[in-house]
Amino acid sequence: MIGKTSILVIALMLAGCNISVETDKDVKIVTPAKAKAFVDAVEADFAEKNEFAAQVFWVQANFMTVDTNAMAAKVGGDMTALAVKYATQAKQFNDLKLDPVLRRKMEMIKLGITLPAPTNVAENKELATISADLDSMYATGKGPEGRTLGQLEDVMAESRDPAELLKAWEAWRTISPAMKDKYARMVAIANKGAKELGYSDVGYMWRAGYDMPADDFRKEADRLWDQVKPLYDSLQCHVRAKLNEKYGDDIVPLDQPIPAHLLGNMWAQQWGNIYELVAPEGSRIGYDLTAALKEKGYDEVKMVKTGEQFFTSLGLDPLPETFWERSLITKPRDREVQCHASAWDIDSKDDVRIKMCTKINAEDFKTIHHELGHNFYQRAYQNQSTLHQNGANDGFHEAIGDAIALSITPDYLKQLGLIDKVPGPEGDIGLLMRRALDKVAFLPFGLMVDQWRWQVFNGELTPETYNQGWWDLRLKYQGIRPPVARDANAFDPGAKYHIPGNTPYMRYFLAHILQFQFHKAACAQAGYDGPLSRCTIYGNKEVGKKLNAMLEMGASKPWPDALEAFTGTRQMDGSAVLEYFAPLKVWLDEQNKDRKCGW
Ligand code: X8Z
Ligand code: ZN
Repeated sequence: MIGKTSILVIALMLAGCNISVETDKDVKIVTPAKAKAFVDAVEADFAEKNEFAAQVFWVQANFMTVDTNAMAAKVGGDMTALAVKYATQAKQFNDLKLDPVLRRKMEMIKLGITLPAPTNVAENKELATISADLDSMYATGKGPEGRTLGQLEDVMAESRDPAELLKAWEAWRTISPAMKDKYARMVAIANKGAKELGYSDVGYMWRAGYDMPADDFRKEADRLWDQVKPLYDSLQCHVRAKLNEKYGDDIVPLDQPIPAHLLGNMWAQQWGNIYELVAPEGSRIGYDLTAALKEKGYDEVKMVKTGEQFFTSLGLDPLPETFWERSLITKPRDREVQCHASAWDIDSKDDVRIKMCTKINAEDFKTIHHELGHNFYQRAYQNQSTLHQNGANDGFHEAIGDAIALSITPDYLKQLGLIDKVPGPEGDIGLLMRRALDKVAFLPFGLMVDQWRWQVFNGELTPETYNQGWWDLRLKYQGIRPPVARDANAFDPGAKYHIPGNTPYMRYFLAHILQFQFHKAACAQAGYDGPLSRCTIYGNKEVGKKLNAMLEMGASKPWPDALEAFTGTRQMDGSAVLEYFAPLKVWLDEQNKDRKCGW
């Protein structure tokens, strides 16, 4: 599955093997032919085992109980053990000259385990149990008075009362102190697993999955951030000033980072919900998508159908009937589920599904497109060999649906009948602001989450400094601070899904760069030459064909090849983000000219 733990994406692919494959000891002479036979056997075995594991994880995520948790831990542990066994066996071919495709598959087998376990059976079991426990602690966590994450998120989005916001912000963070010891133990065991495989730590393995040396990837992330940082800094400065106007000097002093509870989102990661507080005077969008969805009587299923319809307008096949029968689209009233949205591929063919506790609002309308992007990608690469049934890199997988959602423009909404009037050019700055609050604000958050985890895995941070280290990075990259002093036992990273869920996060940072590259290329292919924020590729089958050609490649080629196939360039590049928001940057800098920016 995508969007939940990546154990499915990779470890499932590296799943169990009953086929006898020669072990280090048995093999005296390794040959390319033996290497090929080994990889074929591994792939055949993955293909067979993945489905059952996916079914178990699906059931756990949809009916969270002590029993389904135990089942998930059992399957997860077995899968990891087998993946580790294969990774160890793959090492015997390390010094052999192989054709590039086979060599790359060997690397995928060795590096692709999100949380490697040591071969020691007890430690494997402990790791799998901790993983399942953390996942369930997040899914079933409640604030005081039994308030759910969904309820608390509504407060964060809608309330403008700082005391109420602070209460909701603190409430959700009561779920995570109990995770801290388990998390630390998990880190220790998984690092031991990484070392057994010959890697310094788990973070190294995460950085090594990008068709370049792990150290180069670190630099690549820094390079992309340096490109877009000036845009973020301008936005942060303006938003702080507007929040200061709204909440006053005591709550938002102008010479301090922004307190994290005022940005419309539980994690201050996307700020679109406070649009009306920072909207440019005289350049209003003139509509509110959340209100429009409600007024026009959209229900959750109709929102998903509308999302599907965008993809089919590009010429992609409709989702199969089973998608509608098996997906979870609304939050069940009577049982615990993992509400964090995810997209699943159960049988590596057509049994694709989403799982979402959808709310009728603009944010979830976009998230639907995000999740469907995963499903359409999964279906497009189903004819690739098993190890190649994946995104070109994980950032691509996260970027496809978002790139499509960039085509949700006023023009498109009018075609849907959701709005009556398309704002004229005077609405451009407003539209760009609305997008920037989600997309530009996200960039430093997308980057800092794994900066934190890399430091946790390499030992720079210890359980005593986990929380301080988290806030140090929030400050450094986002210019955000905790609204109240944090307790010694606080574990604020644990209140963000992907930390207990162990989903690597750099993928989302990359996706927020890549989606603008995809959008720009798609609009160029469509022959569009107006402002990028007004471009929609809705209904364009030519573009759809080219998009599908990239999706069909899956992970069969190094990602620069896939990028080139669609965009003509081989580099991830923040300049498409800058181009998209260029008019807003000029406007922001004008607004900020007498302000003291920075923190
Ligand atoms: O987790 C997700 C998706 C599932 S892959 C809903 N996202 C990140 C998040 O919510 O933190 C999408 C944007 C970033
Ligand atoms: Zn996703």
